Formats: sequence, C-alpha cells, structure tokens
Amino acid sequence: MVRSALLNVMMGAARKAARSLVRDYGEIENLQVSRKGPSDFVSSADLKVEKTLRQELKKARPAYGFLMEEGGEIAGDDKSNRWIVDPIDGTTNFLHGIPNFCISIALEREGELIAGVVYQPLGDEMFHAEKGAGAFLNERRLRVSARRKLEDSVLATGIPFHGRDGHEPFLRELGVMMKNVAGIRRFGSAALDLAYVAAGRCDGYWEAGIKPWDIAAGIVLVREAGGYVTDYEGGNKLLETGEIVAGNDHLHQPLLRLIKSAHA
Ligand code: LIP
Repeated sequence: MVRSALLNVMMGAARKAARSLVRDYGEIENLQVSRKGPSDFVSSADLKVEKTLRQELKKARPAYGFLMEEGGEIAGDDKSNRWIVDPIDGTTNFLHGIPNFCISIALEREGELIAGVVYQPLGDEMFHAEKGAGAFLNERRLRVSARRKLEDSVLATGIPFHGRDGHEPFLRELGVMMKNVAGIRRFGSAALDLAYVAAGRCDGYWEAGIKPWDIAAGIVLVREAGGYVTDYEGGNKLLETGEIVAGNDHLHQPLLRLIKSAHA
C-alpha cells in the first residue's frame, strides 16, 4: 500500500508525539493538571504532545497554519492550508487512567477537510485517510458497517457534563435514540467514535457542542470509508455548528430524522 508523503508526515508526527504521551500515561499521578473551565482539564501531557506535533508538522510544511485545542488559531503564510490538531482527544479518560484516548490531526485545504489521522497509541491503532484514497486502520482498508436497520445498530455519542450547555436537548435526543437502537456507547473521545464508525465497529455517532479539533480528522475517515457525516440539518456546517451525525448509507438519514423528531 503506497501512502502519500502528506499522510507519512501526519502519521510520523503522531507516532513521535505519542512517545511522551504513553510515558506520561504511565505516571498520570505526577502530571501537572490545570482547569480550563468547569470539569474541563489540560495537563502538561497535552501541552507536550501539542508542542511536538506543531514542531514536526511545521518542519515538514513550514507555511501551513494551525488550529490547535490548546494553542488556538496560528495563521501561516500559506492561507490555503491549515492543520486542525487535538493533542489528546479523550483528555478526561487519559487523566482517569481510562485507556481510550488518541491524537487527532487533520488537514484542511481551501476550506475542505482532505486528510485525517487518528492515532490510539496504547493499542497502536493508526487510523488514516486521504480524500479519494480510502480509509485504513494500519494496513487494513476500512468500510463502514453494512447494517441496515436501526434496531440492529450500536451508536456512539458524547454526553454533556457539569458546566456544559445542552443537557436538556441531549436528553431529548437520547430518549428518542434509545427507543430505536440496539445499543448506545459513551467512549469519551469523539475522534475515536468517528474512527469506530469508519471501521464498522459502531454503526453511527451523534453529538452537539463538539469542537472542530475533536471531529475534523474523524470526518475524513468516515467519508473515505463510504459513510456519511453532516450537521443536524443534513448540511456541511459541522465545524461551525459543532453538531454532527455520522452513519453508513442506510442509517444516516434515519438518524437525522430521529434527531429532528427529538427537537420537533
Ligand atoms: C472530548 C470529546 C468528547 C466530548 C467531550 C470532549 P477532549 O474532547 O472527544 O466527545 O464529549 O466533551 O470535548 O476535551 O477530550 O479533547
């Protein structure tokens, strides 16, 4: 399988940054942790990983800009290309010793997401995709699941918590979904939730109030694995609205209809 130079840069950066991440995971109790907001944390591990990713990506593409969870928006000389980076997606899991977190890197070109890497370092699962070239887990080509019925489907989602908005709307969505599907999972990492949809492990995913860096790479994975990803209106304003619905070609529209019915 021939990979593009672009994907090699992104995967190389993720693997390099993961070294300190796995080391820090082994000694979480010694990490410096500060509060960004209610029940929202950042640790010295997040900052270390983000610094390494920025250095590696800048070395390879000096003119590209960045949108990073901790560092924010950093304009580049080349206005057409922007890296969208989450150093640790699933930070709360990471800080609690729950082994479900990842590094997420996407490339946006001319406003379109064209490449994505989601690296789950503990399981050495490298999910990667590039527009028109398919989606892969390590060397294995990925396809979304073929399940056709909601009642056979397992969905992933994100649940708002202390200090977050959207509790009532989420409970309405959950109420409608749980009556119609075989199972709902809250894994704690939107990037891995989308990677699992691309891999056919989950049949769909929905969430509101989500950040661009949590979902950008995962969106490319699902689309290149033959799935559909839209905002709650069925449009493409995912990064702007922070509302996302993903599913295979049989289930995406029924999921959209259920979400609409929850807010009718
Ligand atoms: C997390 C997302 C998750 C969401 C959490 C949080 P973080 O990202 O992956 O889906 O429900 O609220 O946004 O903060 O670990 O990068």
